[in-house]
Amino acid sequence: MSDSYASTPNGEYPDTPNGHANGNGSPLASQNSGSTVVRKKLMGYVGFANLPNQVHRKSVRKGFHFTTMVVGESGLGKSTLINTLFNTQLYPAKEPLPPSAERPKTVSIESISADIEENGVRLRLTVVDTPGFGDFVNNDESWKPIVDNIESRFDAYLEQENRVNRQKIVDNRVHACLYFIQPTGHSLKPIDIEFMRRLHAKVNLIPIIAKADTLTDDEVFNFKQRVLADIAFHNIHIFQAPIYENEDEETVAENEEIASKIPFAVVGSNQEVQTADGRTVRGRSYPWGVIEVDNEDHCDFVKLRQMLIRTYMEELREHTNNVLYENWRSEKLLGMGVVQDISVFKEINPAAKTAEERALHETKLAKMEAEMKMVFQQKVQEKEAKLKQSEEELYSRHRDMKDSLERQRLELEDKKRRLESGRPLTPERTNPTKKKGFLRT
Ligand SMILES: Nc1nc2c(ncn2[C@@H]2O[C@H](COP(=O)(O)OP(=O)(O)OP(=O)(O)O)[C@@H](O)[C@H]2O)c(=O)[nH]1
Ligand SMILES: [Mg+2]
Repeated sequence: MSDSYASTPNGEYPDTPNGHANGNGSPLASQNSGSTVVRKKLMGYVGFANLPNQVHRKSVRKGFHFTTMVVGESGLGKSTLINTLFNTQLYPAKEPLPPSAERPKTVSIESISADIEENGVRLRLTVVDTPGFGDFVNNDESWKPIVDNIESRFDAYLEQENRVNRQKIVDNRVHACLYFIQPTGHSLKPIDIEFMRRLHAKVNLIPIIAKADTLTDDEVFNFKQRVLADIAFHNIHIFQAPIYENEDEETVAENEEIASKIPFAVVGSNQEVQTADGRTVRGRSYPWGVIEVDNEDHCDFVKLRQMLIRTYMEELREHTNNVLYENWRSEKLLGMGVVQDISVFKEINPAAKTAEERALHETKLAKMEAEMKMVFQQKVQEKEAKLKQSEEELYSRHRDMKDSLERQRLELEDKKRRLESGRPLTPERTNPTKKKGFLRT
């Protein structure tokens, strides 16, 4: 559809005679295709071009929070790289150690956070340092404490999400995991494969070749190829730096360069050393010269930092939330017996729903009508019965009255006949005793 929004040279959408903007010249293609997209011509500046600035201001106010974890065999320079990243001595050396003394090892999982500010943008960067593994005779389950730590962070987040008040969710999930690979120059070790397979579904895995200063440039190049081949062979998912086509050329080139450097070959050092040309740099000094940490020709440290913070931080955070955490969460809830009610997601056709509702309503109406009819008939029957009864009563009264009248008529006729025939009207008065007495007086 985008071609139908083609604008005229003056920047407005071309008008059709009926006033709607319609770029393809045919009268309202949207109507022909059945959809009802109403295209309006903007009369002035609305201001939605300002939306990115709103997001920008809000993000800056809220600040950013990013957590990285370092994992790898003991002594590969994990703690040193963290110090290099923060440019501080996070683990201050207490006293200078005698050369014979054992190197200080990381013994427990520790987090180091720092609030960094650049041009008014605040970033809380947390790095989780883990003790190196591989020191034991049996390293079978050395991945477990690390996986447990990642999962407990997911757990903490899920618990916060399930709270009634979700205003202040603290996101301590691991957004990126730097996996340190020993610079053997050969290929991945079985323990590396085991570790990465345990981790890749739970974190954004970023492989790193440690102590790259111990390999020559050619060795680094070949080793990278071998590591990538191994990773592909074992179906390990590492974080793929996405490259978006619609970016400007410079950004695409930068992103491609970052992607080409994976696995990053890094050198860590917090020491400042003097180069042959008199510069003071962070690096490692060797009898044959100086390896500079911040020099892109010497190692990939700068590219790694760029990827983590400058280019893909949001991508890493998003992938952690939308894919890794989401998968873990649904698996966990399913495991707890929470089943999704699929009917909730059933597509509803509004027309069918209306028809269904109408049918329901109609049957209800019909039922009510039938009930009313029944009640009416019942009432009518009762009334009819009452009327019939009173009619019968009237009839019987009428009959009774008629009978009594008839009787009276007969009596009167009888009297009349007697009078006419000269017989006494009242036979009782002819009583001889009474007559006697009357005559006597
Ligand atoms: N050549 C070289 N040595 C390094 C580099 N980074 C660290 N080292 C050295 O390697 C040793 C071990 O470094 P750490 O940072 O303690 O290693 P770690 O991985 O934290 O070790 P654990 O805590 O035991 O797991 C130290 O003597 C560091 O000076 C590097 O890039 N190149
Ligand atoms: Mg350490």
